[in-house]
Amino acid sequence: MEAIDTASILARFEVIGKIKEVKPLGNGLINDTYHVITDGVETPDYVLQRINNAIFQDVDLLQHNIEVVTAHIRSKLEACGTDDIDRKVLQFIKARDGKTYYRDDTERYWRVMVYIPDSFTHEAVTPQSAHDAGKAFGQFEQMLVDVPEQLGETIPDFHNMELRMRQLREAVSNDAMGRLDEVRGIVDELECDADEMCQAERLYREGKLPKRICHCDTKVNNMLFDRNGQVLCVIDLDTVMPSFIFSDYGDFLRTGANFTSEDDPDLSRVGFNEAIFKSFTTGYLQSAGNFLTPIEIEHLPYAVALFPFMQCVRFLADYINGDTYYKIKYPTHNLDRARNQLALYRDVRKHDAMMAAFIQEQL
Ligand code: GN1
Ligand code: MG
Repeated sequence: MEAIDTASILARFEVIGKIKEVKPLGNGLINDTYHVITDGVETPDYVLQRINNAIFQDVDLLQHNIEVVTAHIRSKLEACGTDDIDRKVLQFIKARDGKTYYRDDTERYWRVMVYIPDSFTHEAVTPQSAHDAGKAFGQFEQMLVDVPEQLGETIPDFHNMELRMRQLREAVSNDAMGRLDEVRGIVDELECDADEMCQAERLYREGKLPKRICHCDTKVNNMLFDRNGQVLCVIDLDTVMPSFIFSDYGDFLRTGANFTSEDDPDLSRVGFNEAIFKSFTTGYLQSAGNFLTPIEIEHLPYAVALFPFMQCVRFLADYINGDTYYKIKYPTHNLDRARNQLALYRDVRKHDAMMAAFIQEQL
């Protein structure tokens, strides 16, 4: 990481206290994150983040979404008399010009939030953490069902399956790297199910499926826990935007309920973990069950299939294009990822009936 003058950046924000140390925090792949330690027990520590504006091109819209969402959650927590609110919702610090971000001379974007002390993230998905995650992400959506204004999409059409298919077809027709022959079989298999997987966009156009404010990056490490393992809050709000609730439900299970990682080249290890599916679903329906419409609930098994399918399409398109989007560690990394996600997709489809029955039992 290049040397940055964190003191002069922090001076642009209304932070209080004397800064003792600034050190890297977490292992995020998109933004650069630092823990700002202040002197004394009275002043809070902070989190300083450089926003990746290559991916999030409209930082003003991004921060506006986050401000609206955190203010709304805070008012909900206040209304129910929740204790310790500052640990249950992120709090952003204003820059001297009143905005919650600062653009430096080199067009880098920065933001500062209050560090929540004694908080932890977990990387491992267990039935217990999957249950907690389902409940927490469902609650997050639930608190945001009545957000007072229309929010924008921080990455336009992020989870639009029709768009992802168009991008794959474009990659196929360009075949920029001459890789098409190698992947023809996968493309054909994806094309067979493409129409079915694009049903969310059709339901939306027919007015049958709503978009709601979703998190859109539902991983277990995007939640903070306290010392006793209780969920404090949901973090990493950059992708919070209007989407189908399938985004939050399906994408968690894509990573959390795969027996192995998304880039494991040994396909014999790939498979759908029913126990994680069940615990996550139980937690999610506990908090989201009361606002979801019958159409949304009926399509939850579809959402579980949709996300490995979509991710396979995205990895494959990137492989055909010559690896321009995802970072790769070796030449066929994206191809291995695509094959892995396709294997997961196939296995999920074998569980369609089980999933539908399990969801009905929970209602
Ligand atoms: C990217 O950076 P990370 O790993 O949180 C991608 C997700 C994909 C994921 C696949 C902005 O997320 O949509 O599901 O890779 N995020 C963006 O590993 O494209
Ligand atoms: Mg992330």
